[in-house]
Amino acid sequence: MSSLIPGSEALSLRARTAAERCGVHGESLAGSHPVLSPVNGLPIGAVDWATSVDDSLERAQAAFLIWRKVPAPARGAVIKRFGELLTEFQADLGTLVSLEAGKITSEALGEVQEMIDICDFAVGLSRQLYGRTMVSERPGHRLAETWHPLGVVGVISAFNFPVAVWSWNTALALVCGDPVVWKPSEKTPLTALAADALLRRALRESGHPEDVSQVVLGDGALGAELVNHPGVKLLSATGSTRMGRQVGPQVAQRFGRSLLELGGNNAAVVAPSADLDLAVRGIVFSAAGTAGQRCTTLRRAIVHRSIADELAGRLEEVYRRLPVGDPTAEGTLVGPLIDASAHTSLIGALKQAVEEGGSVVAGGDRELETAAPEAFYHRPALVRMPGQSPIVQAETFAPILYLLTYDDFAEAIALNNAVAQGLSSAVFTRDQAEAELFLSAEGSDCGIVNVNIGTSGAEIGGAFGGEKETGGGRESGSDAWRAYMRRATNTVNYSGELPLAQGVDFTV
Ligand code: UN1
Repeated sequence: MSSLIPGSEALSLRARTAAERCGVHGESLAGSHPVLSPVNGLPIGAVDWATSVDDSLERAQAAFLIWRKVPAPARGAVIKRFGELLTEFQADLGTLVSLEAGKITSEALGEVQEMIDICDFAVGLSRQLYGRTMVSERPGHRLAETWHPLGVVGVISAFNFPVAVWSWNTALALVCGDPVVWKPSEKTPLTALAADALLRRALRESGHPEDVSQVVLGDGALGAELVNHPGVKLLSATGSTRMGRQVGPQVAQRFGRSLLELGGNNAAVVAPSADLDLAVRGIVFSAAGTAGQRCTTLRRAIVHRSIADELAGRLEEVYRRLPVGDPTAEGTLVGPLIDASAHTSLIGALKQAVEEGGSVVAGGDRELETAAPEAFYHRPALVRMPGQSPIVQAETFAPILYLLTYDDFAEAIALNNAVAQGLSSAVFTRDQAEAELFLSAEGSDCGIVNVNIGTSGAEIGGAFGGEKETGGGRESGSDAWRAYMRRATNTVNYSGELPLAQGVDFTV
C-alpha cells in the first residue's frame, strides 16, 4: 500500500470515465456545484442542482398511470435487466462509490453487489405480491385482500450508502408499481446519476416509461420539498435522527407514509465463553470498516470484566496496524472520513470521552495530512470508558469504538438497550442460553440482533431497520414490500341475499 494520494486530475478522469460508461451524459458533469472527493478533498466534477421537485413529481405521476397497469412480473423483468446492467457495470459504479463516498474497493463493489442482490430478490417478489383470503362469517360471501401500487415514492439517501439504500427502495417500489423520485446526498451525485442512467436504460430497452425513475440533485431544502409534497405517497428517508425527527411529523401531517432509517448506536456483548479470535475479527470489521461510517457500525463493545484486558490488548494490536489510506489502493482497509465536519466530530467526541473518564487505547490520530491536506484520514480509535456516559450514548459518525465492561449478563443486556437508538446489536458467546436470552423478548431491543457476528454487513433477504430513535422503518427483505403498496379489503357477495355482518337486522 502506498501513502500517496491521487491528485485531482487523475480522480476526475476516473470519475468521468466511470460515469460516462454507465450512460451519464458529459454535460451533466459540467454543472456549477463542485463535487468533492473525500479521497483528496478536491473536486472531481460539478453538477447542476434542481430548483424544485415539481417537474420530476409531475413526470413520475404521469409515468405511474402507465406503470401501475404493467403486470408485476413484467415490472420484475425490468428489474432483472437492471440487475444484469449492474453486474456489467459493477466496477464502474464501484469506482464512483469509492471516489464519492471514500469506500475501499472491496466495500464499494460489495455495495453494488447489494444492489444486484436486491434486484434478484425483487424479481422473485414480482410473482409473490400475495394477498390473503379470509373466511367470511356470511354464507355466499368471499373476503379477500388485494395489494395495489401506492403511487410516487420519494427516497432521500445518505452519502455512506450512496446507491444500495436507493436500490433497496427502488427495486421493491418498481415491482410494486410505484415510480421513484430520488434525492441522493449532495456529496454523492455522480454515483446517483450513474445508477439512474443504468435503470433508465433497462426501462428504455424493455419499452417502459423511463420517467418512473427520477433523480433530483440538491441539498436539504430540496429534500424538504419532497417531504412536504402531497404527490409523494411514501417518503423513505435514511439519515440522522435529527433529520427524522423533522421528516416524520411533516409527512404524517399530510397523512403520507414514511419509512425512516435513522441513527444507530450499535453494541456487541462479548461474553467470557466467546471465541475471541472470531470476536476480534467481527468487531474490527464492524467498528473500523467503512471508516466507521455505516449506520450499523459497531460503536460499543460491552465486554465481560474477566476478558476485557485481553480483548482490549488484542484489539489495540490490530488497530495499530490497520492499513489507512487511499481507498482505491490495494491493501487499504480504512479510507477517509467523508469531510471536515466528520473530522471535527471525531476530534470533539474523543475530547469529550477523555473528559468523561475515558482513555484512548489506540488510534484517533489524523494521518496523511501532508499528502492530502484537504482530506481527512484517521486511524480508527479504541477508547476504554468507565461507563455509558453521554458521549457513549451519542452516535458519532466516525470510527470510534468505546469499550465498556460488565459483570453479569443481565447488566450487559441492560447496557445494550440503554441508549436512544435501536438499530443493530450482537452477542459473541458459546453459551447457548446466553445467546437465546439475547435474542428473546427480554433481550436486545434492536431491529437487528446477531449471534457470533458483528453488527454491520447485513445481507439482502432480512428486513433491515431498527426501533426507537432509529425510526422503526423496515427495508429490503422479508415483507418490507408491503410499505410500497396499498391494501384493499374486498367483500364479494354471491348469495343473492343481503345478510349483514354481526347479525345486524335492518329490514326495510
Ligand atoms: C447504512 O449504513 O445506512 O448492514 C446501511 C449493513 C449494510 C447496510 C448499511 N448492508 O452494514
